[in-house]
Amino acid sequence: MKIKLSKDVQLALELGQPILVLESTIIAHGMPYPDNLEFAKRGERLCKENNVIPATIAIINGEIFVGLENDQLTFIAENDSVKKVSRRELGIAVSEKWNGATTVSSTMHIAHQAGLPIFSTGGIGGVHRGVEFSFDISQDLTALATIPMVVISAGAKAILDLSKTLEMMETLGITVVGYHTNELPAFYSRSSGIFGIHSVSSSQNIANIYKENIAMALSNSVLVVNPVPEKDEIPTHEIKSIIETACETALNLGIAGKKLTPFLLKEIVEQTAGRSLKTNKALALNNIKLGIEIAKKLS
Ligand code: PSU
Ligand code: MN
Repeated sequence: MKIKLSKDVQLALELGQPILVLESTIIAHGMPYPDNLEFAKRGERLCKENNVIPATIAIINGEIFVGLENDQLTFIAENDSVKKVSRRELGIAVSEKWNGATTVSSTMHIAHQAGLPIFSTGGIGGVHRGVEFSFDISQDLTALATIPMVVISAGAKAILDLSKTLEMMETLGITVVGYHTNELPAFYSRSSGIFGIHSVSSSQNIANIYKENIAMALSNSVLVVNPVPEKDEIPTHEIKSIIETACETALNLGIAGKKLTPFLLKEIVEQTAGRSLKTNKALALNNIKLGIEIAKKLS
């Protein structure tokens, strides 16, 4: 597999310095411009200030980049023609010379091939509401089941059916640990009312669990669910009806498949007058902070 490493990532790999993987669909399809670029730059800066090398992954003109230069990051954030590329589309994106933003599933595949074990995102994909009709279950889950990494999230996105998503993660054998909580966080909100996940209290614990999984030749990831900081959360009772309305709108407009998640996120940003965007940025940066700590323990 042909991968273009940035100078910084190449050097960090040679020196065994900590590297944190970041995805680009959250930039290209999860947030509007220019907030997306501001977020992407802040995330990278946060890593560098803490002596961790950020490795944002994206596809530019059919080439797979691990670690983006500033102009490449700007291109991904600004350009409306950048496609959303999941794991199953990687071969298509490369052979057809796409410009593509990578989702959790494709980012994980590329990162693992590059020998990078730790990745921070916002919220993972999962089992959609109304799955009994749509059969819509994100490839993120199958990637988490088959690629051994540490993935930091604020839970699964609240637009999903969270209890079905958690059940599916059990079925697929994904290790789920809550950072200082035994409750599954709900992306925009800290609580979901769904309990029973294993709580961990330090980045060292998370690194240890990952290492034990690897020593046992388990192929699944350790998914860390890290609640959004209290000051940034939108409580469930405030966001619930907005999410339900957005899901109904998508159903009425016939929006499905890979377009669904970006549509719902955008709709919720509009209906909350930008509040959900602020929360999304805050939770993703919070996941980068934790990812930085774990990356140092793993390097
Ligand atoms: N986290 C966010 N915003 C996003 C995503 C994650 O805060 O936009 C992206 C990730 O790339 C994830 C994708 O893989 O949403 C899920 O898309 P789908 O539901 O179509 O699998
Ligand atoms: Mn889907």
